[in-house]
This record gives sequence, structure tokens and C-alpha cells, in this order.
Amino acid sequence: MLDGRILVVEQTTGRVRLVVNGALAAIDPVLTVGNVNIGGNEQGLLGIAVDPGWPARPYLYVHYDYAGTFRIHIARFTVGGDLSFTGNGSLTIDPATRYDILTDLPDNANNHNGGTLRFGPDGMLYISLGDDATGCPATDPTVLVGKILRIDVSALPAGGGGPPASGLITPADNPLVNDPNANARLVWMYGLRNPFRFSIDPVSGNLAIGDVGESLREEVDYATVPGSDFGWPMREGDIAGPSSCPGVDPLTFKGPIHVYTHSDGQAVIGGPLYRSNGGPNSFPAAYDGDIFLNDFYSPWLRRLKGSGSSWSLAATPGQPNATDWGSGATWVSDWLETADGAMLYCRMLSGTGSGPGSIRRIRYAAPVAATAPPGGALEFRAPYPSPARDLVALDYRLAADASVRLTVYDVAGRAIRSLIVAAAEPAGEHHVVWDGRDDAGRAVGPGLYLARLSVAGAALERRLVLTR
Ligand SMILES: [Ca+2]
Ligand SMILES: [Ca+2]
Repeated sequence: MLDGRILVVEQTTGRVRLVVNGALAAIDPVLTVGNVNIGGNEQGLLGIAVDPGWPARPYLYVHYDYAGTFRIHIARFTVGGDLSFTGNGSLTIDPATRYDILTDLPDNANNHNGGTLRFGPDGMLYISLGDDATGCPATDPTVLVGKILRIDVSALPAGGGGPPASGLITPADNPLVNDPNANARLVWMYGLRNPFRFSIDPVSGNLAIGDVGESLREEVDYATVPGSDFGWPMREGDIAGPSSCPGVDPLTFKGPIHVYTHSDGQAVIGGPLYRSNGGPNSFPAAYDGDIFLNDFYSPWLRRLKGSGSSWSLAATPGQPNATDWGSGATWVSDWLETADGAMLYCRMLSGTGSGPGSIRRIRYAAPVAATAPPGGALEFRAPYPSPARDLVALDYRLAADASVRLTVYDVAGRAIRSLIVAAAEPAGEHHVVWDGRDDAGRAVGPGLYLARLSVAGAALERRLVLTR
């Protein structure tokens, strides 16, 4: 995210796309990173960050698997064009400006590469690295796998080149800064399996990490103490892990704040550590400090609320159910909070996994006042996501038991899908998902549709848009 512009990396093409005011920039792609290795499902161009000193420091940083030497590279590119966004917002990047910052991060296995770059409020660059399928080296600070690194890029010379001497990027306040090993001096957190996505609290600088599990547990870690060991591979979430590592003291492990089993998903994605910033699309103060997560293979988005040292899933009126804060969002590979308090999320894929991806926004909207039909108060919430590509959630709340009818109409006023046919429904929250198909099971075309909820002789209507 860059002053209202969105930068998107494409994993397997190495392309960096720039979105300006909802459309691709005039120069597209803005950059193609060369020599990206795309073995397996997990390698590729995985992460990007913008220098916090932009536009005076017009730098982008990328995290990618490098083809040729079985190493992960962290590199910087110098950006030209409309840096201050006074014109059309288009940017230019000369690939020859590539400055290699780290080129020796092990990548012998094509999986477990980490992949996130983010700057903290301290101006330092944080880098996630998976264990490269090695297990115990994740607990060894001298081997740069299974770690979050913290480096200082402020003193790097301008232009292309690199890599720098280790001392030039080592922050003076890293936890192992006095270690004789240069690798260890870059380590911020360790004992992680594959922290593909993490976020940083813009207030405290603490990290919320989604650590993808092996075969039994997915976990979220809240990293508040530099130099913490999160236990992999001796621990997997809240249970024993697959390996015992000689000389590693389990008593020092920091446990996860949240776990779920593989009946609920297969790959956790660490979402924003949210700050209610008062912006025009900001969620209320009750969201301040909450940690979001999703699972790449499951449709849900979840919200964790902290109380003291314990965290639990939030239950907010209007949620699809007591566990999920949102639904209908499979294939989400990353999300972040924007300056206006909204959240963007990226779906890498759609449908059953072969459809195109999209960037979407979640923003706070004050609850819509309900009309009061005979028989009890009723709320019919705005359909979401909006617009929708395939699934649309239609949520409503009944104050009392009632007979309900829910029908979708096309713009010509034809009833095309009966979702609820005069059924007796209990008081409370209800979550209905329309799959974009008519009563004959055919996928309907893109366009505007109307959902009508009829309760006790009164009807409420909501418009929705399918983009297909
Ligand atoms: Ca790897
Ligand atoms: Ca762990």
C-alpha cells in the first residue's frame, strides 16, 4: 500500500502491478523481477514493502525465491515517475536499480519460504522466513530459516549493487546483537515453521504471526518479546511437534495465542493487527488491537480479541456465526489495514481454485436502521461481498419467530431463485448464502439483482451486484 495506490506482486510471473484509483496504472507491469524460482506451489515472488521514507526514499523491497542458487533473495529497487502522486500516479522502475540486500537465505526445499516484508513503526524492515523443510534449524539462530529477521536498510547506498556487509544492516538493538555469528545478529524471532504472513502493530511494534502448521494445527503467534522461540519443530500449535531438537530448552518456548485443527483449514494467514484510527472507514474503538486471521483454503475470516494475556474469537452481532467474523473469502493470501481504517484483502484465486484473483475492501458501515414490519423487528443487512463474483451472503435478524420468504429477482423483476420458501424461522441471527445460481442450478450472468426478504406480510429489499 502506498498513499492510496496499491502494489500487487504476482507469485509465478514475478510481475509487480500498480493499482491507481481502482485501475491498473498506465505503465503495467511496473516491474518484472528477474530470475524468480517458481518450483512447487510455494516459491515465487512472495512479498513487497514500500520504504517508510517515501517519497524522499523512493524504494521498493521484494522477497523472492531466486532461480539458480537455491537461495531466497531480499532486494531493493529504486522507483521513478509520479512519486508524490500529483498526476496520474504512474511509476517506473529500471530493473538495473536492483540492490541485493540478502542473497544467502537457504532455499533447498521448494516449500516453507516465509514471504512477508513489512516495516515496523521503528523504521526497521521485518522479514519472514520458513524453515525450508529442515525442522530443528528453525531453533538455531545461526541458520536463517524459521525466523523473523529485523534489519536496518536506512544506511544502504543509493542505486544498484549489493549485497552489503552484514554490519551495515544490523540494528544495534536486536536481541542477539552481541552474538559472534553475523546471522544471529539479524534474528528477531525464531522457532517458526512457515510464517507466510504476519502483521505489525503500528502502535507497539508487536508482531501478529500466522505460522502454517504441519498436519495437525494452524496457529497465530503474538510476538511481544524480541528473541522469542515459538517452539517449532518441538511444538506444533498447542501439542507436541514432530521433532526433538538436542540442546533446545522447551521451557523457553512461547506458545500460540490461537490454534485450530485441520478440520477448519490447512494454511493460516496472519491478517492485520488492527488499529481503530478514526479514519472515514475505521471500525469502532471495540476493534482496537484486535488480530485478524483467515485460512487460505477455507472461506472464513476471523477476529481475535485480547484480554490480558488471553485471546479469543470475537462474537459480534451480525457475524455469520459465533466463530466467523466474515465468510465467502476462500484463497485470501494477504490483507492489511489502509490509512482510512478500512482493510484490503487479496484473493489469489477464485471459484474452485482456477479462477482469477481480486483485491477487495472491507470497511465499517454503521448498522442500517430496521423497519418494523408487523410481528416484530427485523434487520436485513447489506449483501456481501459487494460486488460479488460467486457467493453472496444475505444476513438477517429476527426479533421473534416468524414465517420467512427470501427470493432473488433480476432487474426485470423476474423471481430467479427462491432461497427460503415460507419457512418458519426462529428469532435470532440468520445467515443465507446465494451461490449465484437460479432455481434450475444455472449460473446467472453478471449484473444487478434484488434480494427480497418477506416476513409477516412486510418486505425488505437489498440490491446486490454480481461481477462474474
Ligand atoms: Ca524453501
Ligand atoms: Ca509454535
